[in-house]
Amino acid sequence: MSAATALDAAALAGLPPGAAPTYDRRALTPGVLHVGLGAFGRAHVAHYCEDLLATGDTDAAVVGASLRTGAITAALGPQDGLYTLIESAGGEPSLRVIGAVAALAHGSEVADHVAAPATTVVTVTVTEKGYCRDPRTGGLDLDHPDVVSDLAPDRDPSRAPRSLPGALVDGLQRRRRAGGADLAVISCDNLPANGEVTRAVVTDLARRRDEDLATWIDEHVTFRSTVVDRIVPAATDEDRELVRSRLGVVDRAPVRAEAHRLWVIEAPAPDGGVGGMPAWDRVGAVFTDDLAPFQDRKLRLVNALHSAAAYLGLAAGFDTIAQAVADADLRAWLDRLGVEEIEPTLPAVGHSGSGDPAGPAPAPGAATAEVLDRFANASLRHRCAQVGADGSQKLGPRILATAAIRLDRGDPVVGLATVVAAWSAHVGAALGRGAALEDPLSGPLSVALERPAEADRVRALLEVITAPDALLDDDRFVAAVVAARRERGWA
Ligand code: CS2
Repeated sequence: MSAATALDAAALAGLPPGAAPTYDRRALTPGVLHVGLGAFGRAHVAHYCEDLLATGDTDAAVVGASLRTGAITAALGPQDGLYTLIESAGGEPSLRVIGAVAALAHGSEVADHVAAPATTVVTVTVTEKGYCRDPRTGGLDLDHPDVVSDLAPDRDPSRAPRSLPGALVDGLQRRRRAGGADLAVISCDNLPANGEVTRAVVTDLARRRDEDLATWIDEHVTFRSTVVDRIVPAATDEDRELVRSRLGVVDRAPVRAEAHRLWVIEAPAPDGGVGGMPAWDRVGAVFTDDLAPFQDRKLRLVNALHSAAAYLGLAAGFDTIAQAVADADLRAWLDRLGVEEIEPTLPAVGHSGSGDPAGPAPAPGAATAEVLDRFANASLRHRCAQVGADGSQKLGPRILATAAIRLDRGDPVVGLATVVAAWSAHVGAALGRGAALEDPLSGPLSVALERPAEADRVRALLEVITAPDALLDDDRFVAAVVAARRERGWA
């Protein structure tokens, strides 16, 4: 093959058949502002938008935004927003260049686009910690350095906001002043009631600036919760090499994802509530007035098993999730966790991939097996360390919520407690080595680990991650974590 050229608009014509967008990108006026251009946002929201654009619907073009001057906007700029989506179900991957990101924004430009009349929807993937939320109050974390900076009375208004709520509030303030139209803000992060979380932090920050603005936001901005599901690991050099060899272009920002994807968006009755949103339901997204069953299944089964595979995998010395679940003993253990401790606490819903909560209920164990089969996809190379990052933000909704339900019923929590024990071992090992722990609460976690007594240490770790009172007030959970740490040699 001749030397590869850089991927950009001019290179599209030379791509192999079927790999390039089929619509005219020059004719697009983006109506969707997507904040958080990490691999997940590019492989999920932008992919749904791409599919919609491919049907001839021009409503779904995206301004891809990162709050900071990120590496990703720097990489995508010279590529005219183009990047390759590598989909791999396990066999030969399929490659497709995504053209939906028609413009890029970073820093203070994010607020410009929130204010822009063309923007009708803001979608968000900034990870759990990006919301700057205080889990104790449900409002804004007023000690968060980015929030402190965005709320500083002497803040230079021309300087870019640092936090997600700060950027949204800056933009909404200007949208209001300009007499702008209503807006939908759609969170796509793995948090329960993510729309409510977004509403809480945004209105909290707005109120501290201007009470009238908070009232305007209440009346004119819809915050929708969603459930998203697609495994999208960080891209590797091999992914970049695959694009070069298959498409003949150099892509600095490809993404690799499994074939499975799910997007369920809260759209309450009576009007179906879909006003202002592109018709994503035409390309597989589901609008529903009852998100809860999807949310429980996603966070408390899919994500719970993911975190379990990550921490148990790390403890056993595995690098990737696929390697961890390829271990017969570990897979059997994860299977028992799903079947015995998690599934019995989930509301009865249809097959997790069908998007139909009224569909036939799967046989016990089927949902767990389906999830573990997805994890077994060795072409994904999803590192246990990546899934294990930010555990303080993830364990609550994924593991502790289910433990609280089980304790309330008087049911055993050995497996769930073992996941917490494995996480604590990971935290202890990373901090003990003097290595950086990828977690926004690494400071308080390291203080908690200094407690001399085992049970105090475990309790202190749980306090740092704001475990529900139901677990802290009940010695059974702490005792189960302590027992798992001892039994596994992690104490
Ligand atoms: C993972 C998720 O990194 C993580 O915490 O559990 O990103 C997971 O891959 C997705 O939620 C799957 O939909």
